[in-house]
Amino acid sequence: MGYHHRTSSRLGTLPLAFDLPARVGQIFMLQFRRLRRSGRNGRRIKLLLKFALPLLVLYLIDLPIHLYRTRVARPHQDLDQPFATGCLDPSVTAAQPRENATFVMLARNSEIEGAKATVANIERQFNRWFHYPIMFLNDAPWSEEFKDVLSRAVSNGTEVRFEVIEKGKWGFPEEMNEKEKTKARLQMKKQGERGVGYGDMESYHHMCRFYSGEFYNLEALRPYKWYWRLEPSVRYSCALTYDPFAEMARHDKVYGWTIALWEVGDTCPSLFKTTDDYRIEKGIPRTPTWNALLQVMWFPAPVRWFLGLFRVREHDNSGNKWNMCHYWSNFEIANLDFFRGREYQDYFRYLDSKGGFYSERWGDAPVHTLAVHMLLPPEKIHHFSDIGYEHDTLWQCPGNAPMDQQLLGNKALRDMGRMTLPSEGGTGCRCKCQENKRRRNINSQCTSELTRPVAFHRPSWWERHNGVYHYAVNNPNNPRK
Ligand SMILES: Nc1nc2c(ncn2[C@@H]2O[C@H](COP(=O)(O)OP(=O)(O)O)[C@@H](O)[C@H]2O)c(=O)[nH]1
Ligand SMILES: [Mg+2]
Repeated sequence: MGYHHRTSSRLGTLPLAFDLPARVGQIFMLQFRRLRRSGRNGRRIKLLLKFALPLLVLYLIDLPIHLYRTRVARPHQDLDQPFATGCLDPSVTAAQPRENATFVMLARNSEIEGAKATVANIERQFNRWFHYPIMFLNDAPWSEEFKDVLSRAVSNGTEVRFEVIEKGKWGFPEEMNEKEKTKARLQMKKQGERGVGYGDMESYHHMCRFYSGEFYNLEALRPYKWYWRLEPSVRYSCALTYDPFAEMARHDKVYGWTIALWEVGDTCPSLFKTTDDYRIEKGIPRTPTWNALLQVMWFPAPVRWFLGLFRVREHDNSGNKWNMCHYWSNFEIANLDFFRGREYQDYFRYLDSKGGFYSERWGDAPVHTLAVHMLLPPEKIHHFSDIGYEHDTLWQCPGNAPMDQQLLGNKALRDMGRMTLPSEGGTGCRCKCQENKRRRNINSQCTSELTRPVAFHRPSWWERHNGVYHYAVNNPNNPRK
């Protein structure tokens, strides 16, 4: 009875969705009749013509220009593809020349078990063939137990290094005085009270700042050109039978990623605007890669200027919003020269000077993403869509390539164990996906958003509506989704 009571009107009993437009129409007609009866309609229509129409015309001129300036031009062909499909013979690929590269894992002494699990997993899936060195980083001295256990977790022939982060590279910036540090601690406490994830954990803020900039200046990394970032308790769910560093170099790539997802806005409300300020100050042009970060606003220009001028959170100077998409940096394969180079370091110092690593909780993931999209052309960014990767509850698990590409009799791959059944269009090598995990990058909108600059094949509006993304990783059960 209550339902009928709420949704009925003088127009009859209609569901709410039909009722509302009918009511608005009714009110509009009533007002229009009143206006005609009052005899003042002539004056009002003149006023309307004088002000509203020119504004409408201006808006209709401004809008296409605005949309043109913020468009993500479609390339003539797909500019980024998986480096391989299915399995290659590791005894052949590992015999090729190597790159100057290392694994890096920041960890605490207390994370022995998680670190051991990651190392055992990456050794099994990749490094027992390629033997790239593994470097552990810590802000505190390593315990003998950690060193002992982790040295034994690697396969024969893999070098392990235990490094302590040198002075000045971890913690508050050196130029910060005690008063500023007290203020920063108060701001972090407030973030905790507001429920910002890790907001009141000072060490987490230090970690984000470290990975955002100082990491790249470590003495221990100086000899290397490439790094692959690892974390305790992550899992690689496919075999990787080629050398990703060599392929990155061969294809002239700079930044490689697996999972793209939405950032939680409360952690970094002013990061996008600050980055856009920097971009404008340095005269860095808008590019398709930069525009791929935008959720374009259709408001009239004055409203957009207002949003930019008053630093409305997550908006840039022209009033567009950041779509919040970023690469999850706990997996990264990237070129160190880019990140320790002048352009990136200059951007990091600019961010550092604004204090947002502490007054907010700027993460290294969005910082890397914004920098990569501001400074690099699209073809330098690589989506490792063929790598199976799990971190906490989020994961990417590619569909397996057809059986004849799985090299079932291969000696080096013989002990890989069970695998998920191949799927149409699959790229993975011997992937074993866990069905109980939440899926990301499968139907992922962020993957689709951030890969627009390299994607010739893009999902139509209708496909997106139905959750079909061409540039998504294949789900083992449903290749199109
Ligand atoms: N040495 C050290 N490592 C840290 C500290 N805080 C975080 N880490 C490392 O930084 C990485 C990210 O931290 P984690 O707690 O996994 O953050 P999440 O993945 O964002 O939930 C992991 O490799 C941690 O081991 C710290 O205070 N000291
Ligand atoms: Mg983690």
